[in-house]
Amino acid sequence: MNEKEIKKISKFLSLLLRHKPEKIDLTLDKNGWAIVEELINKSKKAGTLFSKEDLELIVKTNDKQRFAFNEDKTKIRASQGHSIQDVEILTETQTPPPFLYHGTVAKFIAPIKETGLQKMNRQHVHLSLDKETAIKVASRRGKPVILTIRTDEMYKEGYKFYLSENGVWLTDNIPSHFIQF
Ligand code: HQG
Repeated sequence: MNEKEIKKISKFLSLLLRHKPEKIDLTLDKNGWAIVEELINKSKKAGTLFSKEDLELIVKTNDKQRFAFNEDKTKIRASQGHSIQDVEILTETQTPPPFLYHGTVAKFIAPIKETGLQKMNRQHVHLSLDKETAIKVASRRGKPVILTIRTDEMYKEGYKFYLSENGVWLTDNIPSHFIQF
């Protein structure tokens, strides 16, 4: 596999494991796991070929560590970013650091001021530990605007936080009074 093929398969995996498993009739269990063999066979039928070794390489080298195997590598799932509502990846709540960051773009600032940070199509609002990461997230959409979230205050008020296996902080909608614009 060259880099282009790796990226193509990685995007295909994101689509299946986060958003649309039904595209190839794949089943995810309640914790988001797909059976590796089923994934390989059904992808092949749908015209995307890769081996178990290819999958191992993708999991290992993925820039954001988006995917993870179970212990015996018979199952695979996405570590975060799901839009499917009925899978639960994260069960343990975590104490967040005092501040976390969210990268967005100027056109969303007015609606965010009005309605807070919303989950939009995903299961959670995504937050970054450092500004650099938030800048990268925002740059997907344009010129970055970085918001600082007073997560210590939120936590004290009972908001729940989760940390994905690949280091993304996740929470529910964030009212705008916790956001420093
Ligand atoms: C914005 C990528 C209007 C929000 C990244 C964002 C991340 C609002 C967009 C992960 C709003 C949602 C997630 C409101 C929020 N009104 N716009 N009230 N509240 N927004 O993609 O955080 O490469 O669902 O600012 O690196 O950009 O896929 O969230 O711009 O970790 O692994 O609505 O996706 O990771 O966009 O990115 P997204 P995100 P992967």
